[in-house]
Amino acid sequence: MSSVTCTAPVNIAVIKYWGKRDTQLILPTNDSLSVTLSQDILHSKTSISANKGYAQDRLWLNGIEEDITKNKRMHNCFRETRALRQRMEKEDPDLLPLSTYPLHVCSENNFPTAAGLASSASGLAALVFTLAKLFDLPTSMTDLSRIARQGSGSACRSLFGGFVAWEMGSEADGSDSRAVQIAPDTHWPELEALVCVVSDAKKGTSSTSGMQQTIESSPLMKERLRVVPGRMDAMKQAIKDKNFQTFAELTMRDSNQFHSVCLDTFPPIFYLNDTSRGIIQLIHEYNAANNGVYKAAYTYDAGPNAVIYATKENMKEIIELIGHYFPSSDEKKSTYFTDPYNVLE
Ligand code: 2P0
Repeated sequence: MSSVTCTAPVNIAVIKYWGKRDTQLILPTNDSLSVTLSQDILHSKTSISANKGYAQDRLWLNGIEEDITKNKRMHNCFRETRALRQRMEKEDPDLLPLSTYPLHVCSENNFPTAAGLASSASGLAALVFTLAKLFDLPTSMTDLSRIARQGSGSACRSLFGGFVAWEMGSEADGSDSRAVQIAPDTHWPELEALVCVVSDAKKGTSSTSGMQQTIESSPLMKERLRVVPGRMDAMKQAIKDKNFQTFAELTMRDSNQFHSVCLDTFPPIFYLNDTSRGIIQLIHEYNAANNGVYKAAYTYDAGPNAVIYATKENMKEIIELIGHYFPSSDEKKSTYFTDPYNVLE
């Protein structure tokens, strides 16, 4: 039996992915860009064992076995990595025929699953990375990102640390739709992320179905697709220059536009709640009190939980501010993490 355990980090997009042009290959309608958070606190941990004595492939998620017979995305990742391993086994007959062994996968998140905290991103990235280690694949991270993309779009970005772009590509087979690192985690060490768990409830509308409802029904989405390419260029430049003013404004504007196209979807999709909107208002008032010079930027994914980016010098004050206006008796909901982003080990 061969067995490997790996962890993968969460990434939080500052230019959001929302919409697919190909739902089978998971090809997006726009480029996106994210910051990978430190895996010390938020991560998915995956153990995979291959054993010729196992009857079939099986998955346990947070300790509970899942039926994977219809889990096409997981099978995509198995198929692609097994094919690469099989090629190696053909070239070197001394290798164990791991590509033919059934697999047992145990994966756990140390944070709320499916609450809009990018659990599918870290989960599928951990799956693909662990498979690559188990099979001893010499495959580059960029090539692995193409496989992780077929598990869950945003997972391709969690294979890199630091600042990561998912280039949508233009090929029909998805061969140029992959993640690339814009800057490593060491590039901007002053930047930190604060994760505010507003609710750990499972979201009502999954990202996968929500984004296609948006594509089918939102006229505003056309405008979003027009502005994103310019935002991507400006965001890359802001990161290169460590320009927090531009980074913050683009991050907040892109989050707001993403939630606007959700509202413009028919029937509408609501991910933010009153607390989320209260935090948005608070951050704007906090910035306004600093003569409009941004000290903090919020962003929200497909859920009500806020991620606040700020530089280290202001983070303590921001934690106090949020704790003051949004006190909580539930320990889970008042857990704030300050994470400098980190590279995937
Ligand atoms: C993102 N989100 O860029 C955006 C922002 C949610 C809002 O990527 O269908 O779970 O598996 O490709 O990757 C969530 O989408 O969707 C997402 P699938 P995924 O982070």
